[in-house]
Amino acid sequence: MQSVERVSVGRDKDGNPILTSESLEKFADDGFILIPHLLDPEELSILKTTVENNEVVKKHAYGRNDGQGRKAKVVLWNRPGTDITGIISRSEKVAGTMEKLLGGEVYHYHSKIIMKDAHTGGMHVWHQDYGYWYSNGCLFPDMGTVFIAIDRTHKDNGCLKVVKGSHKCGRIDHTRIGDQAGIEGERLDEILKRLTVLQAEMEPGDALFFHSNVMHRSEQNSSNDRRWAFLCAYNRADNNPVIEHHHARYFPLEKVPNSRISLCKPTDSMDGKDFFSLVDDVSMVALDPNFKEDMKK
Ligand SMILES: O=C(O)CCC(=O)C(=O)O
Repeated sequence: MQSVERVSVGRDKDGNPILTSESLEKFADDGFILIPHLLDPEELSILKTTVENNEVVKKHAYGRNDGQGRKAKVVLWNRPGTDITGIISRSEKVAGTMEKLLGGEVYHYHSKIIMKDAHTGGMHVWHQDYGYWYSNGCLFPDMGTVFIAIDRTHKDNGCLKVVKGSHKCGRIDHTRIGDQAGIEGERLDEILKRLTVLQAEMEPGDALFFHSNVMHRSEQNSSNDRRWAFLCAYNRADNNPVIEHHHARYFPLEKVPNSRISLCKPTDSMDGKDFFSLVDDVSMVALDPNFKEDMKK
C-alpha cells in the first residue's frame, strides 16, 4: 500500500505553513494534506510529557469497543483550556492552517488523544467524521481534523489509512459497529474498488489535516510500538450546530502565536476542558437507541 505524501511546504517567519494555491488544490482534490514536523522537537516533548502518566487524562479516558475484541482508547474534551493541548489547538500554525484549508473562521469543536498502546491497541473502523457529526446538528461538512503524531506511525502500529478523494462521495450512512460509528457493505466495497487507500506513515510532530468527509480507519496495534496521537477537530464558525449536543457549539477561538506553545509546562492545569463521557454521545444514540444504556453497564 502506498503512503500519503509528506508535502514539504515552506514556512513564514512565524513558522506557519505557507499554503500555495497548489497545496490548497491538493487538499480540495485529495481531502487531506500531510505537513511534516508541524510541531518542533521541543513542543512535541512538552506535549508528550504532559499527556503521559497524567492523572486527569487517565481519569477521563474511555474505550470504544472496536467490534474485534479490543477497545480504541481515547480521552476527549470540548474546550481547549490553557495547557499545551489547548494552546496547540489554538495556535496559528494549527487552527490558522485549518482556517485556510476550510476557507473561513473556525472554532474548536473538540480535541482528543487516541492512545493506541503496543500489543493491545484497538482499531477504528471505516468512517467519515461527518458521518456522525451530521447527527449533531451540523448542517454542512465544513469541518476538519488535524491528526498530530505523538509517536511514529507505521503500518504495523495501526497508522491512519485514508481514502484519497473519498470526501467527494458526500456523506455516507453509518451504522453501529462495536461502540463505533462505521461504514460497511456494498457501498464501501465499491468505493474501495474505485479509490486509492493510502497509509499515513508519520514522524512525531507531523500533522495530517483532513476534511470531515474523508473515509478513514486504522488497524489494531499488535506491534511493540505505541501509537499515540493528538487530534483537534474544528467546525467553521458559520456552521454552528443547530442543536445542543456533546461537542461544542460556536464560541470564538482565541488564537495564540506559535511562540506560546514552547512556554507551556507539563504541570499546567487541565481545568476547564469539559471532558466528554461516552454516555453523552448523541451521534451513537442516533444510530442505536440502546447505546446510552449499553454504556452504563
Ligand atoms: O487514531 C486513529 O487511528 C483514528 C482516529 C479516528 O479516526 C477518529 O477518532 O475519528
